[in-house]
Amino acid sequence: MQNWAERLKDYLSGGGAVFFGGAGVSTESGIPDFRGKDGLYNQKYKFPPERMLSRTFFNENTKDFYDFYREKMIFPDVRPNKAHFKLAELEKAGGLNAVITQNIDGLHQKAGSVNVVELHGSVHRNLCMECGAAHDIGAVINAAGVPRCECGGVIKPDVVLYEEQLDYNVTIKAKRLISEADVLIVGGTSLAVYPAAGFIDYYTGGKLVLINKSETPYDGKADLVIRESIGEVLASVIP
Ligand code: CNA
Repeated sequence: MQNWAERLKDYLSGGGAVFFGGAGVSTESGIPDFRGKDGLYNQKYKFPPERMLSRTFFNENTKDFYDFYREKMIFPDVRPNKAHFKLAELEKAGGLNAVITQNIDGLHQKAGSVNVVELHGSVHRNLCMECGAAHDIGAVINAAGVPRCECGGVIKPDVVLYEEQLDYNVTIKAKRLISEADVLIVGGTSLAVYPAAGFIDYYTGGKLVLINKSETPYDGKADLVIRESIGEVLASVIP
């Protein structure tokens, strides 16, 4: 067995772990990430994705926003992959306190994880901007153009767009979980999007594990860096 696998197994054997992840966790389910090799930032669009997913763009070009969002951010038929399932199993076995994710795809819950903190919201929750009524993802998928509520109001995904603030209570919870973790596993994230990436600074323990296919700005601070597929890594260390 590889040296990193032995060390990671050893870290996990004591319990008290928290997982902090990003888009790379879902690439093995078929959802492209932003900054990975085949990510959206390496494809050509009229505007860069951070502009098309900004609040200004949503307000001023709502139809174009939804054309992009429906095509590139919503994948209704995807299934969780090994990474999601193994994390759910670890939580069930008592070894994982929580999953904190920057993803908006809901795949951790689909795999069975219970304590999931969604820093950037979820495509599965959508709210009318006029009356506040909740709508499921079908209201967005099935709308021709801009999805509208029965009251006539525009429906907005409960997703944190660029220029928007993270939910205060969600950030407090994430920071507390990270500061109390014995082991922090960070995976499938470029750690380029703030403030979320900075949350891992709240970890003060000596078991910071980074599992990412490409280099991240935090590699130098980690106790263990694994440059492999996250699904393969978790499947090899979680029984
Ligand atoms: P990112 O910046 O696209 O980084 C993803 C990282 O994961 C890259 O460094 C890749 O090298 C790495 N990676 C890709 N596949 C794997 C794999 N199988 N195993 C290991 N590493 C892998 O994404 P971040 O999450 O860091 O950026 C935060 C943004 C992306 C958040 O706001 C998300 O909402 C947003 N996003 C979410 C989804 C989703 O919900 N599935 C998809 C695309 C983007």
